Amino acid sequence: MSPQRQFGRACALAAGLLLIAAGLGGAPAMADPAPGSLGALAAAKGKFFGSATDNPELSDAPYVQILTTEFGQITVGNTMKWQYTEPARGQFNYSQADTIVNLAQSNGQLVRGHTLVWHNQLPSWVNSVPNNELLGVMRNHITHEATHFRGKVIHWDVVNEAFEENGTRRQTVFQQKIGDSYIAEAFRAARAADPGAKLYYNDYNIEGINAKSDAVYNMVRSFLQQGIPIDGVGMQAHLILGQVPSSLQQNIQRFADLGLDVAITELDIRMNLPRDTAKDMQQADDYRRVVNACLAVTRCVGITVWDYTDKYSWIPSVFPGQGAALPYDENFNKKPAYHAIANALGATPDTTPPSTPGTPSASGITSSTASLMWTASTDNVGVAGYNIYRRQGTTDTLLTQSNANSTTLTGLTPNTQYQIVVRARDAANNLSATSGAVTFTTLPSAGGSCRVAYRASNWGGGGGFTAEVSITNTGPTAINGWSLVWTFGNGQRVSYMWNASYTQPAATVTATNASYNGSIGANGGTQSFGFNGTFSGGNPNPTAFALNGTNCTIA
Ligand code: G2I
Repeated sequence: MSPQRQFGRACALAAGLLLIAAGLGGAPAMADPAPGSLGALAAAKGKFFGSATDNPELSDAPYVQILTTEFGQITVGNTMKWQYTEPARGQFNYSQADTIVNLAQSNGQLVRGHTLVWHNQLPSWVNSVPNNELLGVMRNHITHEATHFRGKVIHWDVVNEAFEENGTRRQTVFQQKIGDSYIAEAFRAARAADPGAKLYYNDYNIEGINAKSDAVYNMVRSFLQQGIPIDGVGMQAHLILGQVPSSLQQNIQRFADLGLDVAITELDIRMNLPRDTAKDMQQADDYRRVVNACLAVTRCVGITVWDYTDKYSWIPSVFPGQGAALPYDENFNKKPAYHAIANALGATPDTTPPSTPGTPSASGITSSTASLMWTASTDNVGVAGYNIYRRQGTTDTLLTQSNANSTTLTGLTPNTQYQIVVRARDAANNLSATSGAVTFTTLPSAGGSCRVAYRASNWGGGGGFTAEVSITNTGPTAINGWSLVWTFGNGQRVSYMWNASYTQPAATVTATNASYNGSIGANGGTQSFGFNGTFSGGNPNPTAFALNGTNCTIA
């Protein structure tokens, strides 16, 4: 029995005994257990939860720390592929894959073998093997590799991605030179070399019921009828935000009903960048659906994410402009998707908010900026960051967010009184109570050496608007590189900007010149940019603009 399964059994047993001790219907008298890792939570449900990894990442210590403690299973993301393991005919090399397998074993993690036969990452010599030799070459490769790892991998992805979207066979070198039978031959060779490993057919876009998954279904059913050794189907699940197939659970179930195991083998859920809160929430819901579909089918044995952090995802290099597909961000912070997975796996949701942060102190006040610091909050799990609000009467408006217990406010209006309060938040988005308020007044405008014309026009039908902004350098010195900062007063959001790039963490927008319009000549030089935005209710113009930290007059 795997360590994960032992852990799961032990927990279930302990909970059962406590239930008995507490009497019928009583809640177990267990102290709040520390939130378990995804691997441990899944193990308690009789499943694994794992991650793919790759050799270059293993020199990243914080990465390895999470990889080896959070996950019950590892998939070797690249270095078990043919390109690495038999780069020249008859010359085998497992050193990189061994490194990962050894790491996993020393941490009690299961290993999925990926993959023995695939048309991709195939060394070019294989394409030149004569037709009548390729079956022998394929069998030899499988036999050699599966023998090397015998007893060390729980599953083999024996054949990967052999079908087209319309359900026909992909015309790979194996298909063309060996014919339809190559897949069955591959499974026979794998069984002979490692009778203990479960043998999987693995593919993408087979998560829902469609022509491709039908073709895989028909193939594996005929394998079972013919006694060709196969144990499972791997659904890769490289999914798109908001597009978890509605037939996922039903599809898993139909393979299970054939007597096969199913694994979700390469899960990630990509979005158009940049991330925002709404997309993060959708992604969390998508991950929850996938986990719940697997939990609902006994023979769905586990889930593997295709690496766990956005730092090492394959998505941005293959789908430009997309990414943020994994449950940890590129700085190893847990995203809402992580918590959705953990909760679906039975974790006790964190409902405890952080403690109230200290009253901020303000320093370095200029006409448009102020630095704030406050005493940090504490949290039972961890403080994820702080929200910084401007208080006006009974309304607190979010100005910006900060990961640390300090921030610098920019884009403030000169000669204006501000009351600022902060609240801490944790990764489960619990908000602390509100700190005390600090009050300060910005300095009068330095006179300014810039002028801004801001012209917004709302679209018919409401909700959208287009703004044209022009900046005039009224000072005697040319400007090389500029950022213009303003704060929207009514929740407006920029959705698209031209002739400048922007960030908008909350109400405050920073627009930065494009490569070609960073220079603004002295004494009246001008540059402009524009953007589309959204609003609800009214769309009042911003009342202050700061260019490179200095307030501008408004034309
Ligand atoms: O493409 C995503 C996955 C789809 N299913 C099968 C998986 O095996 C596949 O994994 C990816 C790896 O995550 C990538 O890391 O397979 C890609 C190749 O098809 C891998 O990309 C390759 C790059 O193309 C190479 O340039 C690079 O040298 O990774 C190599 C190692 O980093």
